[in-house]
Order: sequence, then C-alpha cells, then structure tokens
Amino acid sequence: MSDKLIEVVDNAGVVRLTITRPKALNALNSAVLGELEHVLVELEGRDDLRAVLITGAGEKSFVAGADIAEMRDKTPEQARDFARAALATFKRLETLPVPTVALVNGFCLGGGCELALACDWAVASDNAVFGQPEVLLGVIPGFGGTQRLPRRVGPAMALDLCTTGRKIDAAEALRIGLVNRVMAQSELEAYAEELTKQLGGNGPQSVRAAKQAIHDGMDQDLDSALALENALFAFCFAGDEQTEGMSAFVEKRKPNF
Ligand code: CO8
Repeated sequence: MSDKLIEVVDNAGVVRLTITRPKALNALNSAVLGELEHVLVELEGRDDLRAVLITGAGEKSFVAGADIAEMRDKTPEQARDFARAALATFKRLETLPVPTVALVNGFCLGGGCELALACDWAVASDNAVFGQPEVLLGVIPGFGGTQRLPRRVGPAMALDLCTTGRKIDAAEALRIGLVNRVMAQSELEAYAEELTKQLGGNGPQSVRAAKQAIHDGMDQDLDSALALENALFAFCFAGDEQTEGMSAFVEKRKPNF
C-alpha cells in the first residue's frame, strides 16, 4: 500500500488528487500540505493538463480543517510561517491554468473549506457540512478564508460564518453560492466521470482562456477587464481550436479538439 498522503490519478490530463489521511478526517498537517505543494508544482508546468479534481479519502470527510493537534503549540511566528506556506500552496492551486473542482464528500471545515474556496468549483454530497469554526478554537481562518469566502458568498454571509463558527449543511451551502451543485454521495463518482469527459472534450486553449479572463478580470476595473477579454478572444482565433470548433458546427459534426 502506498504511504502517499496525496494520491494522484491521471486520466488523459484530467488529474484527480485524493487527500489520504482518513483517520484524521483528512486534516491538513504540514506533511499533507508539503505533498500538495509538490504535486501542484509538477502539474502547473504541464501543457497537457485539462482539469484538476480534488477530494478526500473515505466517505466521511473532504477535509476537516488544518491539523489542530499540530497547530496547538505553535508560537505566533511559527503559526505565521505555517499559514504563509499554505497560502502560497492554495494560491498555486487557484492559479492553475485549468478548471479545478473540489469534490466535497463530507466534512469541509476550516482549512478544508478554504481549500474548496481555492478551487473554481465545489460539488458536494448532500451529507456535506461546511463551516469556518476557527473562532471556536480561538483563531481565525488562516488559509485565505477571510478573503475568498466574502468574494464567493458576499461579506454578510462570510461575517456570519467566520464570527459564529456555525456549521451549515449542503443545501445552505448551495443556496449561498458556496458550492455549485449538491448530489447524493453515491452520485459523486458518476458526476466526476461525466465532468472529466466534458472538460476533456472541450478545446483546452479556450477553456484556459475562459478561466484566465474570469480570474484575472475579477481583480481589475471593468474597462481593463473587458480589454483583457478582448485580447483573449482574439488570441483564440490564433490557434487551430477555433477553426476546428466552427468548422465542426458548419459541417454538422462533433469537434475534435
Ligand atoms: N485536526 C486534527 N485532527 C482532527 C481534525 C483536525 N482538524 N478533525 C478531526 N480530527 C481527528 C480527531 O481528533 C479524531 O482523531 P482520533 O480518532 O485519533 O481521536 C478523528 O479525526 C475523528 O474525528 P472525531 O472523532 O472528532 O469525529 P466526529 O465524527 O465525532 O466529529 C468533526 C467530526 C465534527 C469534523 C470533528 O472531528 C471536528 O470538529 N473536527 C475539527 C473541525 C475544525 O475545527 N476544523 C478547523 C480547524 S482550524 C483550521 O482549519 C484553521 C486553518 C488556518 C490555520 C492557520 C495555521 C497557523
């Protein structure tokens, strides 16, 4: 049996990462975060990458947070450095050039919720539980939660979750826009399969351009962001994908990207 904490399965450029520490509900300790960093560094240089799915081993938990036992005795400096390294890793995940999907199969708390927030999408099982319970432990989110959560669900709901530490179910997570889809846990695998097929079948250059336009544009004023879209739109006409995509439509066949 492998002793890896991140299992990597590559299906023609659609890569699935499974955090494999089920006895601790896949809590993020420095060993898991170090492996994740290493895996992401390898992935970000790959031209054949199409999508990345991330999930947790077992049926109970996606990730139940940063490892509390490991954090307990940290000094302020150690806590800062630990969180800073994780912030850099999550940024690496967020800025992968391809779509990233969190498959949330159970507890998604603290650093786990922050991990899902660093992905483009979150798809949850109907038994998933979300929250930023850090204030119950005497701290605040340290892996980006105070910044990415309000950007996803708005400041009012982010303040609610980060100051009460309350847990919410998958239905509420869907309603506030924290996740894109909710389904029975038994359907998550079939969904991942379907998504893999869909993302793998789309034009890789245009999928990357769409992600770049949205991510980079969100940090700019509207006029600059529209200029970015215009540049990326023109860029799409420079490669083979646009010719193939539009020819396929005209010739009434499926495109072959
Ligand atoms: N860290 C370490 N171990 C954990 C964690 C965790 N976050 N969560 C669960 N575990 C362990 C438990 O200790 C237990 O281990 P053992 O079997 O050895 O006693 C095992 O996983 C199973 O857990 P439970 O027995 O508690 O399972 P339950 O089904 O009873 O409860 C819960 C499940 C509700 C998920 C419960 O485990 C829980 O509340 N976990 C903690 C959730 C939490 O507070 N997460 C936030 C952590 S803080 C954080 O993420 C901050 C990020 C920024 C950090 C900045 C760093 C400096």
